[in-house]
Amino acid sequence: MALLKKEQLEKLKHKAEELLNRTLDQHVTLAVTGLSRSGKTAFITSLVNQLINEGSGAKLSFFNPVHQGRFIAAKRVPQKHFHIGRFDYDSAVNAFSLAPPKWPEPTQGISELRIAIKYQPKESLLKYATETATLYLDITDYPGEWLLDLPMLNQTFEEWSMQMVSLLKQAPRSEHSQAFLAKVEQLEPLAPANEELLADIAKEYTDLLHYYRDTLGLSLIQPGRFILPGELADAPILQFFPYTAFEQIDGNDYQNAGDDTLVGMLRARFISYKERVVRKFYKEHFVNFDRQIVLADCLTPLNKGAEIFGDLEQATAQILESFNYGKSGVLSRLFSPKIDKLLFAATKADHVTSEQHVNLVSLLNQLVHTTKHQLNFENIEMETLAVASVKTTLNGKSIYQGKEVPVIQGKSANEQKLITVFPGAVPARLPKADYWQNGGFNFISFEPIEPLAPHQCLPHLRMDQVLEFLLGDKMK
Ligand SMILES: Nc1nc2c(ncn2[C@@H]2O[C@H](COP(=O)(O)OP(=O)(O)O)[C@@H](O)[C@H]2O)c(=O)[nH]1
Ligand SMILES: [Mg+2]
Repeated sequence: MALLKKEQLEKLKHKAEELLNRTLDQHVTLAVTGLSRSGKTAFITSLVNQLINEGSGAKLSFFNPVHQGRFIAAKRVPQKHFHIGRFDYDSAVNAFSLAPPKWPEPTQGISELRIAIKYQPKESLLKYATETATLYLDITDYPGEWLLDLPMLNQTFEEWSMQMVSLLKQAPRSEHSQAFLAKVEQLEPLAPANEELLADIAKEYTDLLHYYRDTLGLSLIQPGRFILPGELADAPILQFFPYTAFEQIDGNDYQNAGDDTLVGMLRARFISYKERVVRKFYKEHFVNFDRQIVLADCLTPLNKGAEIFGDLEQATAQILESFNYGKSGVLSRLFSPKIDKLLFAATKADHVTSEQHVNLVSLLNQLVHTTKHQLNFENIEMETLAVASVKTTLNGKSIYQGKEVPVIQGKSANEQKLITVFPGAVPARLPKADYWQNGGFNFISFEPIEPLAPHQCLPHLRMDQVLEFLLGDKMK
C-alpha cells in the first residue's frame, strides 16, 4: 500500500513537472527580411545549420548559451502554420554540400521553419523549476519588397500615380521609362476598360520594374509584389499601373468614373491591392513577429555607383518605416505590432578585407541613423552588425608597390577559379562625389570553396553575435 502510494506520488510529481515544463516553454517568432538577393536564404540556412550542428566544430563564442555551456541541442520540428510554404532547408544544405558547392536557388514569397532549442536555464525563474527548457523558434522568411509598399496605405490612386510618375521621370529610371509613359499617355481614361490592354500595359510596367531591380540594381520598387508575386502571379489585382494624365480629366468625372472605365478599373485594383495584399500582410503576418532582422547588401550598390546607392538609402528609410510604429506611425492606427528587437545587418561582409568591417558598420549606422534615433523612443532595441552568413573568402596579406596590403582570396563566380584581390575601401560615411570619382568599390561574386560535410557548420562571420542579440535574452 505504502509502495503504491509512493509510486503514485512519483507519477504525480512527474506529471506536474511535465506540465510545468510545457508551460515554461518559450516561443519566439523571428522574421527575416531584406530586398531580393540581399542574402535571406543563405542567412536562414546558416542560422539553422549553426544551431542544429552546434558542438560539431562550430564557433559560436559570442552566443552566451553556447559560451556558458548551457546549450544542449537544437532540432527542426514541424512548422507552426500549415498554410504557409516551408523553408526548404534541405535543398539549401544540399546545394552547399555539392562538389563544387553552389549557392541555394532563389526563392519567392514567404516561408516558415520551426526549430526547438533545448538549453539549461541560468538566470531566469526557470532554473528553479526544471533542468532543461525549450525555446521554440519560428523563423519566417519574407521579401523586403513587401515592406516597400507600406506608404501606399496612406495614398489615393491619384497621389500614388503622381509619385510613381515623378520617380519614373528621374534618372536613372527616365532613360528606360519613355515608351511606357507614352503608352499610358495615349489611353482614354474614361473609355470602357479593356482588361487585356490593362494586362499588357501592367506587364510592361512589371518588366520595367524587373529591369530596374535586376539589371540596374535599384532598390525602390513599387508595388513590391509585382516583382515577387508568389501565388498572385497573373491575378488582376497585380494588373494596374500608375496613371499619367490626371490633368486631362475633370475632377468630378474622375470621382464618378465607374469601375468599368479604364481609370476607374485601375483605381479599383489599386484599392484592392492595398487592402488584400498590403494590409493583409501586416495583419496576418507582421503583427505576429517578435523579433526582426533586416538584411542589406550595401556592397553591390557601392559597386554600382552614386545613383544606385542613393536609391538604397531611400529604400532603407522606407523599409524601416514599418518599424517606426509608435504613436505617429501609419501602422499603429491599424494594429499593434510587438517587435521589440530589430537587427539591421550588412550581409556578405566576407567580400571585404576584415579591417573594412568597422567602416561597413559605420556606413550602415549612417543609413539607419534617423530611424535608430526614433526607435529608441518606441522601446525597440536596434542593433547594427556586419555579417557573412557563409564566409567564402580567406584573409591574407600581399605586397603591393613595396607595401604590405590586406587582401582576400576566394573563388570568383565569373572566372570559376581562386583569385586574390583588394576589393576596395568601404566608406565610413555616406559617400560623396569624390568617392565615386575615385573608382568606388569592386564587388566580385564569390562562391563557397569547400563542400559542406555532413553535420558540419558553415563558416561564417558574426552569426554568433546575431544569435546573441536575437535570442540570448530568451535563453537566460
Ligand atoms: N560571399 C557571400 N555571398 C553571399 C552571402 N549571402 C548571400 N550571398 C550571395 O547573394 C546571393 C543571394 O543570396 P540569397 O540568400 O539567395 O538572397 P535572398 O534573395 O535574399 O534570399 C547568393 O546567391 C550569393 O551569391 C554571404 O554571406 N557571403
Ligand atoms: Mg531567398
